[in-house]
Amino acid sequence: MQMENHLRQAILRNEFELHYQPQVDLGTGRIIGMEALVRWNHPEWGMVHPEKFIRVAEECNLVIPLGEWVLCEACRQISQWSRQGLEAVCISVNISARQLKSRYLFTLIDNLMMTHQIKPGMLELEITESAVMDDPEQTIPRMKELKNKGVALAIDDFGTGYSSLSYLKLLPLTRLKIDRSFVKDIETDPNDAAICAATIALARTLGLGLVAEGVETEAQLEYLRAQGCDSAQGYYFSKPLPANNIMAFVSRHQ
Ligand code: G
Ligand code: G
Ligand code: MN
Ligand code: NA
Repeated sequence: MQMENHLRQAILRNEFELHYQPQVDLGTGRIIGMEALVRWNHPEWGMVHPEKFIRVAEECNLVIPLGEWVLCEACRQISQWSRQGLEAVCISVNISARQLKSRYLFTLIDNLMMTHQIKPGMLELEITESAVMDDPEQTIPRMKELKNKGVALAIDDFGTGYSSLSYLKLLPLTRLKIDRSFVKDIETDPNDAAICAATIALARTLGLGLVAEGVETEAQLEYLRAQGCDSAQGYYFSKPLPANNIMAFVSRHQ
C-alpha cells in the first residue's frame, strides 16, 4: 500500500499522538513553553517520526485533516493542563504552508479557542520562513488576523529560508526560532556562532522573543546565553515527551 493510503487510514484510526518538547527561559530556568510534535503510532511499525510522513501528507493534502487533529489535540491539552495548574506555559504547534493558505484554519482556530477557552498567548503557531515567503501578500494579512485572535506567531527554522529582513518587520511575530543547524556546531564553526549572535541581536532589535533550537550541550547553552539569548529547547533539557510525562517534568523545573 502507498504511504498516502496508510496515512489516510491512520487518520481514520486515530493513530497519531503529540509529544511535547519543553522550552526553557535561560534567565529563570523555568519552562515557558512547549513545542507539540506529532508522532504516528503505527500498530505494526511502531512510532513513526514526522520526517517520514509530513512531506507526503503535504503533497496529498492530508496535512489539512492531520493538522486539524494536531490543533484540536493541542488545544484540548492546553485546557486540561491549565485546569491542572499549568498556566503560564505556551504550546507551539507547527503549521504547514498549506494549512496557512486554507480559510478553514481560521474557523477551526476560532472554534477551538472558544470551546477550550484558550487565553491569548497560550497557543503559538510555528510557521517556516518559506511558508510565509511563498506568497507574502496572502500570508501577511492572514498572520495579522491570527494575531488579532490572540494567537502567538513564531518563525520556525529561522535562517534556513530566505525571508528578507524588510518583510520581517512587517510580520506580526512574537518569536524567532533559530534553526538547530546553526546551533549544532556553534562551538567549532565561527560562521555558525556569528549567525546565532546576529540572530539574537536582530530579534532583540525588532522586539521579538527568541528560542534557540537543538541545544544539546552546556557549551552551546553558555555561548547562547552570553549572546543574550532568552530561551532554548533541545535534548540538553529534554527530548519531546509524551503528554503524560509533562506535569512531572515541569514540577521538577519550577
Ligand atoms: O518531531 P521531529 O522530532 O521529528 O519533527 C520533524 C519535523 O516534522 C520538524 O520539521 C517539525 O516541524 C515537523 N512536524 C512535527 N510535528 C508537526 C505537525 O504537527 N505539523 C507539521 N506541519 N509539521 C510537524
Ligand atoms: O523543524 P522543527 O524545528 O519544528 O523541528 C523540531 C525537530 O527537532 C523535531 O524533530 C525534534 O525532535 C528535533 N529536536 C529537538 N531538539 C533536538 C536536539 O537537541 N537535537 C536534535 N538533533 N534534534 C532535536
Ligand atoms: Mn518547529
Ligand atoms: Na526548527
